[in-house]
Amino acid sequence: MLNTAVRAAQLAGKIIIRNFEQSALSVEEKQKNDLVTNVDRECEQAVRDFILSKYPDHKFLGEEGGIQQAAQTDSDSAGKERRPVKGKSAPKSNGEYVWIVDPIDGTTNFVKGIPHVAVSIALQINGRTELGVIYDPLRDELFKALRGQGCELNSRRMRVSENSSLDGTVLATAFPHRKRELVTTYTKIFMRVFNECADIRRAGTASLDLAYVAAGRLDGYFELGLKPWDIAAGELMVREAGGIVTDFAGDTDYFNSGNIICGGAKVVRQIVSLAKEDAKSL
Ligand code: 2AM
Ligand code: CA
Repeated sequence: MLNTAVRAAQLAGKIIIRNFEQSALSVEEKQKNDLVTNVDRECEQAVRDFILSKYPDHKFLGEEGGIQQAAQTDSDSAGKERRPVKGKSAPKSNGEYVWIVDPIDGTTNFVKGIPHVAVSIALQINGRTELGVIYDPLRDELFKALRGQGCELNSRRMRVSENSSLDGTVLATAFPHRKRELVTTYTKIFMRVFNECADIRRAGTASLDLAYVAAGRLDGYFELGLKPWDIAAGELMVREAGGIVTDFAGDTDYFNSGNIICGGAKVVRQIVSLAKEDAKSL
């Protein structure tokens, strides 16, 4: 199944490369400031068709199409006929395989011609993430993680950085662009954290922020209001790289809240303690 995820990510990556910096993009606003292009949809369809042709009984949760699965009446038609299943959240029940996919993470970057985008693919079995693949096609960097078996960047083992405190660290974050009512709380937390670390990056592609933490390129990452497809592959990767992932109360409810802090244990502990008071209002 990891090979399927890798091949699906590479398929989408080819579509991204072919369309990068093309002027013929059709861009729509799903909501204010939340963009989708014809290329996001093409990538999602390619990933979905490929995965469901291999595993017609599995479910597929894509950012653009919500939860879908191959038509159960005719498994040969996988990839052609899709049966929407209610809602956009990942279901949990026994024996359930759900692929969680962001076909282009960093669509705003993609639309602007900023070369920092990724394909993110995770597989959850009974609600537990078993594998994650994040592929940056423009740099040809493939990050992959298997539960209990660590994670790799282009076949090199990844490991989070070890820091005893925030002193000297470089972190990633993003503004709460989806939940703008949180900007005051976010800014207070940002100031407290910024005062303790060396610097903070805001690159616009959550899955790569997580993958870079796993690779030790970044020492930590915090963001409010993420969706399951932003988080699923990357949070497994960070944990498999020896890091920890929490919400802003230091608990593990980040999938539900979408509020995430990750990095090495001591870095996360310090961010949680700096954020805790302000995060009570979240
Ligand atoms: P997307 O491109 O798949 O929508 C979390 O920050 C996620 O929100 C990013 O991974 C990206 O996912 C999207 N995003 C980042 N910056 C954004 C912005 N300024 N406006 C809208 N969406 C953004
Ligand atoms: Ca996306």
